[in-house]
This record gives sequence, structure tokens and C-alpha cells, in this order.
Amino acid sequence: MDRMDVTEEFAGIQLPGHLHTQQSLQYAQEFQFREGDVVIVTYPKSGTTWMQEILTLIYSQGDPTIATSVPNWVRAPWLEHTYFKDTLKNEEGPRFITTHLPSDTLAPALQKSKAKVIYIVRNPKDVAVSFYYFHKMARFLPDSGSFSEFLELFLEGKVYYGSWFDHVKGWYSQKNNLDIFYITYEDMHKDLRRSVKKLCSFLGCPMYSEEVDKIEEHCKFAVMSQNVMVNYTLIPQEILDHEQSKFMRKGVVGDWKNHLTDEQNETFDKIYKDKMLACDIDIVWNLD
Ligand code: PPS
Repeated sequence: MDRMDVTEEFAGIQLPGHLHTQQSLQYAQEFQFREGDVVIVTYPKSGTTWMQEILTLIYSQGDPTIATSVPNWVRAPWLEHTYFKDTLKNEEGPRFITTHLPSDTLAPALQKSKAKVIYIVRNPKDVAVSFYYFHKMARFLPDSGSFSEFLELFLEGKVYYGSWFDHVKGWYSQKNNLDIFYITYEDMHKDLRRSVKKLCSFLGCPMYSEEVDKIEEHCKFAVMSQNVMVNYTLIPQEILDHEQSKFMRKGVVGDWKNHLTDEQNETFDKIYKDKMLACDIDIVWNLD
């Protein structure tokens, strides 16, 4: 498969060459957003696919036809990926765009536009666990080693896509500069209905209660994990090996408790406290 062992360096972070080139990254940085664009921004494993599905269903008033017939990466393509240019629909109406890039690369272009930005944050212990399993299945990511080795790299920000802390702090610092809506993976878990309603009001999309019912139903983990348009089983096994781990793995809050030792948890908390000191973000670590 193409460029599986290539690493691209961009804006101080490393990215998989299978999905990115210097040209695609440059294109992303120079991209002209326009009014009506809806941009989903996440650090990997924070609920990107979930939000892509929710947005699709909001804009189709709960009708699952598009969600069950068009892959998520076509509906809301990744701005920085090589296929973006040829995939983004340029016709009238809202364009859905997804990105994992850090704020300093995109915020200037977004500030000039009237694009709406949705930033999803997930508690970083669960992100680390989910990312670890994703490394096992994604052949375009380096060997993750043991969980403890991976966790160390994650805390040092030495994983692909860079530091979780920098990503979150960077995008949170844009709260007064962009038309941005912050939501947590845990909020979506706790009350999907409320999250959908809040999103609809941010997007200016009034919704009937029956439509919200349908969105809630189609965006449940159990339903999404069976939808081949979002569960990544359409991707060849040489690229994403579902025998190693499923993309829709567990979809829960607090799986970190099954993976971090007390000592790792203490170290994590210390680093978190230190790095997130100046960021007024409320992280939900458990739902019980
Ligand atoms: S990626 O690769 O960055 O696009 O991954 P991303 O979609 O951001 O994150 C994948 C994790 O999100 C979980 N997921 C969900 N959880 C709950 N409900 C729904 N509907 C849902 N859809 C996706 C998915 O299972 C991954 O988390 P883990 O913890 O690995 O299960």
C-alpha cells in the first residue's frame, strides 16, 4: 500500500504519509473557507466519526439515507488528506469539513471566514487508550509497543498528530476569535439528545422532536458500529486491520480505568494539572 512507512513533518508535528503529503498540508493551510462551511475539529479519537454522523443526520432531518449510503470520509472529508481536493463538494449549501490539524495552522484562515467550527474534546486518558488500539489496527501508524510505552509517548506529545494538550489548548484559545462550539465526547454520551439540540441551535437548524428521535437512534454506538459507512470496514484490511481492533471499539467513558495502573494515573494527573493550568476546560473522566 501507498506510503505506509512515510512520515510527514508539518507545523511541528508528525503525520502519516499514507494520508498526507506536503502538498496536501499546504493546500489545507491555504484553503479558503466560506460562509456556511461547518468544520469539525478534533484531536484523533475524540468523537470525530460520531460528530460526522450527527451532522449528516441533522442536515438530512433524521433521514438515514445519506448516512447509510455514503462513507463518512466523503460526506465530511479531511481537509489535510490527499483526497480532499477531489472530494469536497463545491455546490451550494453547507460543506462539511473535518480536520485534526492544530489551531495555529487553520485559525487565521477561519478567522477571516464565516465558517462554523465544532471542536470536540474527549478526556485524554480515554483518548490515549483508544489511540493505542487504533495504532494496532492502522497499518499506516508506527508500532505502538506496549500500552505503557505508548502512554509515555502520548504524555510527551511524541505521537503522530502531536500533543493532545497543545491541540486542546490551541483550539480553546480561539474561543473569542471564531464562531466555535465546544462540546465534549462525555456530554454526547451523557445526553445525546441535549447535545444534538444544542448543536442544532448553534448551526441554526430548527428540528422537530421526531427528527431528534431519529438522530438519537441512528447515532447510538450499537447502530453506528453496524453501519459500514462509518465503521471503516470498507477500508482494506492491509490498511485497517479489524482483526487487531475494531474502529468502533467500545465507545464508552472511563475505559482508561481498565488500562492505567495507579502509578500511571498519578503521573497522568500531575502532567495534566501542570500542562492545563491556564486552560479553563472541564474534563469529565468518569460518568459514574
Ligand atoms: S478518528 O480516527 O480520529 O476519526 O476517531 P474518532 O472517530 O475521533 O474516535 C473513535 C472513537 O469514538 C468512538 N465512537 C463512539 N462512541 C460512542 N458512541 C458513538 N456513536 C461512537 N462512534 C464512535 C469509537 O468507538 C472510538 O472510541 P473507542 O474508545 O476506541 O471505542
